[in-house]
Amino acid sequence: MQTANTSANAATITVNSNSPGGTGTGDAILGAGNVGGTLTVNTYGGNILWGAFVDTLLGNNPVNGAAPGVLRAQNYAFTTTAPTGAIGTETSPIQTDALSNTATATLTARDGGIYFTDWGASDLTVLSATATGAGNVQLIAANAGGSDLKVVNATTATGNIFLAADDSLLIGDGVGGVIGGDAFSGTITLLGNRDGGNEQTVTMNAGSLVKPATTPRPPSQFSSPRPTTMSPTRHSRASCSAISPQVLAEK
Ligand SMILES: [Ca+2]
Ligand SMILES: [Ca+2]
Ligand SMILES: [Ca+2]
Repeated sequence: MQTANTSANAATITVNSNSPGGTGTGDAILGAGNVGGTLTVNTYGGNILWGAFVDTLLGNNPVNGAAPGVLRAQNYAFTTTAPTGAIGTETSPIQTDALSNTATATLTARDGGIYFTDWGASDLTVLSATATGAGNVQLIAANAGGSDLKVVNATTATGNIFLAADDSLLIGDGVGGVIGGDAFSGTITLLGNRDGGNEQTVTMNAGSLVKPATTPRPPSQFSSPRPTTMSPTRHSRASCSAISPQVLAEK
């Protein structure tokens, strides 16, 4: 798949239908390509999967390897509404390489979760990644020079959220953004600077909130019941008790 079209309608893949009687369950199987604008994939009753085997233990390793093939685009808008719908899988995440530092992804799946790995130096902003049930949300900026990841909103229900960047990991867009949330009960892992060089960090932008679970908070830690009024520092501190120990070590 290749098009130099840079519009919001540059490429659209639709599988199945949500029209009355549209009960198809076919999957969209993605592979390498280059879309100058927005790539929209909607599979309704099916999954959105990566078509090639991904061996993360050998060459195709987000931490220090390289992807043999990537799906390039300026923006990604992927949606499945199947009850078990997935975007990528744990063993075969979607493999992208966003075209520019203004690239965005909007990812909506169901209980199958979201597994999305972006390669290359351009920084991807995930505007939202939403799963349901036990579906996990795994977003990774993989091995490259200056490979940052910004995640504005990411949530699921009982699944876990794993956000990792080879270099800088940024949370929120400076106005808002929530990782986890009120209805979320899984764990959150945030990892920055996985390549171990140049001291990039995990940064919570102004207005962002990392809310890992529904555990009661001691009233003394909060001057206001509204999370949006808390400082980023308090957000981080409040979140630490439920974030995995690995996160604390990274910070
Ligand atoms: Ca990238
Ligand atoms: Ca790097
Ligand atoms: Ca680094």
